[in-house]
Amino acid sequence: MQVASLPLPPTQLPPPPAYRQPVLVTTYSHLPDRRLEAGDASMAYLRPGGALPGSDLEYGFEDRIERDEALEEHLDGMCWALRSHDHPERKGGVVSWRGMMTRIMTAPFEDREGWEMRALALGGSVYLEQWEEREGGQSSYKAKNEAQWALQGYMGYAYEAYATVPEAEDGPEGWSGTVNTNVQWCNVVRSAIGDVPILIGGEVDCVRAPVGAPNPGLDATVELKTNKVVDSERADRIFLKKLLKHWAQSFLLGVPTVDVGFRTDAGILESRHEFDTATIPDLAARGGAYWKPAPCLHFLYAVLSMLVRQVLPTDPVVTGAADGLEGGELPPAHLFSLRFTPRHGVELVSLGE
Ligand code: 0WD
Ligand code: CA
Repeated sequence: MQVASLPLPPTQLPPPPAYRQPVLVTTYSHLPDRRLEAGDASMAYLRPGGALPGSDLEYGFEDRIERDEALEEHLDGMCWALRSHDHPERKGGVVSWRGMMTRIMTAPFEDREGWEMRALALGGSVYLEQWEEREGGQSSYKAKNEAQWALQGYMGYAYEAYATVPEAEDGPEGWSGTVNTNVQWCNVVRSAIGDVPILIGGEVDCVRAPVGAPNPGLDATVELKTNKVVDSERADRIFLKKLLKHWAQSFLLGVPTVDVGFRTDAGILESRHEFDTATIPDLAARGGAYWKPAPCLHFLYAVLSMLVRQVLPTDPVVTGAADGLEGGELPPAHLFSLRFTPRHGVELVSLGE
């Protein structure tokens, strides 16, 4: 049963609702064996000057350690980290991964890839997560991940290994050790778009601080990216499109710097460039990009406020369905599906309990 839908916004719009400066709530770390730990054990430090030009991004491919994608973690890590943070701001809003917010925000300019998410209300918040199976089809996430682990995807992780400070020097100069995708440092922030409070968790690549310094806060965080050297008009167009995703992703979490390493087809790092997240939209506009931030912010607000309006009233704690349950027993939650179709918009479908 479809309960609501939203078309994409027109291109001429009034000023968008404000996005509140994100405030760090807590951090947690996935260790090399994927175990969770509160705090900054997996926080990496940006190498002064960044990755060295000439670094071979194919190095270490055979030795990589991959996270077990068969384990479905949902929002578990973030909820675990928030278990002792019962902020009142958390109520009445949306809790999710930053990656989900990025997808919603960039949807007005996404003309190829659709997506589906699941939403439910519990204890005063809407929880939103990725949904991988689409209409009985194969899990697109798994397929994507296998393909991603081709050399191309690996080079992004290798760039992280070169751009951060090694714990022990082995391998080529600047290499900080075997790529292990179990290891993640996650920051949970609170913010709001217009009047909708949000709590988002996201992976942060590294911080700019002296090695061993305690967590310097969001202002010192850096997002690392790799890109092929931009040496043609076509490559330039592709890069301008990618800048939308880079901007949205870092803007949402309050990461002020995006460090892009430019590599050759053969995986050799040629140069790097630091972009200020805040000025990426102007830079992209000057470069002739077709995207603008305003429709993104309008759409994020429209979708999140639709979720709050439609999903929050089904909260079993609010409806009384949670009454009389034993501690630890989960009340029946009402599930919703949020689906995006490129060039059309999103629809919210009630799946029932
Ligand atoms: O459906 C799932 N199982 C998802 C889990 C979907 C999205 C995220 N996650 C988990 C991740 O395991 C991690 O704990 O959420 C956390 C990070 O989320 P995020 O920051 O919201 O993710 P996103 O902004 O989409 O991507 C940030 C980085 C990526 O780096 P680049 O530079 O390519 O954007 O997180 C990594 C990836 O390195 N990443 C993931 N790592 C493992 N499993 C995943 C994933 N599913 N998605 C992104
Ligand atoms: Ca990255």
